[in-house]
Amino acid sequence: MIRIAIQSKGRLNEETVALLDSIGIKIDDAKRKFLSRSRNFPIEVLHMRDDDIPQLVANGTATLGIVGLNEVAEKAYPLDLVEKLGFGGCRISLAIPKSVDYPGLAWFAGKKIATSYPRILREFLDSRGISAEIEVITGSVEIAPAAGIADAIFDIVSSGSTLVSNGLVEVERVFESEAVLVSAGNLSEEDREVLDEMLFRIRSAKASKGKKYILMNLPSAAVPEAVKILPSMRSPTVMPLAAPGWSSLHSVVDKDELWDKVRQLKAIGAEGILVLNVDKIIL
Ligand code: PRT
Ligand code: ZN
Repeated sequence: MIRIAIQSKGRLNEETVALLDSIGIKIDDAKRKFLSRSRNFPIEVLHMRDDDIPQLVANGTATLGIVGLNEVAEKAYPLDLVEKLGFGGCRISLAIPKSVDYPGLAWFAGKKIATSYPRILREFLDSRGISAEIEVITGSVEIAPAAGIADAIFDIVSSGSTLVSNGLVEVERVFESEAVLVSAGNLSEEDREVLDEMLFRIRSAKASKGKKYILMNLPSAAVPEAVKILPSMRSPTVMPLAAPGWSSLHSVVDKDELWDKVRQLKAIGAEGILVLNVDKIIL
């Protein structure tokens, strides 16, 4: 049976459990048990610290893992990146005290940089021909410059507010990360089939992200114009209304474009516009 390692608690846990739930994999006691069995899908869930997940997948303790790409890259086990999951987005950046007038990457030559990601940092510095000292710290990296431990830091940034409150500025974005599904490859045929079913469901759930279902009534004469405004997966659905000369039109739009489309549709006479959430788009 497939065993999937997920973060037991922390930033990725909630969205990982929500993703599994959205693809119909229910887990009991998500946070309490070390190993839990899904009630309705042939899968076991192993709840671990994120740092340990790449190794557990690499050594076969787990068949799959859901973990930040940053941990996968730093640990550097030979893993297959099966799917990017679209949450847990962040970056690993170089940041320096805001009092420094930053002249460019050359500033880091000969400096001491504190980080929990020495491998990714070393690769980056080597690729740019910069020789700097790396000080490995596992927690609270952002206090290192003020504490006199290092000149700069290389750490995860998401909103950037942690940097600001520690008097630091982000000067180089080095590595983009998000939660990913990984495997060690060589799955049994049975596990491969289960993984394919999971992937099909994950992609359907991902495809619905940021999408809205829109329906409205409009004069039938305006339908060709509305079809141009609303390109759909194939083409919008158009149905006649009981009232002569009126049609109902249904389509799926990107959330970001919604208000612009609504404005254009109102301008050609659309009425009674309804906007609904899309749960899944089966691809
Ligand atoms: O206990 P365990 O070892 O499992 O968890 P952890 O404490 O090591 O990791 P956790 O839960 O903090 O993060 C898990 C994963 O979430 C990371 O490996 C990243 O892939 C991802 N992620 C996404 C983040 C962030 N966003 C993030 N903002 N991980 C950490 N942070 C930190 C950042 O370093 C900063 O100190 O959160 C702080 C706030 O960030 P700002 O920029 O929003 O202020
Ligand atoms: Zn961790």
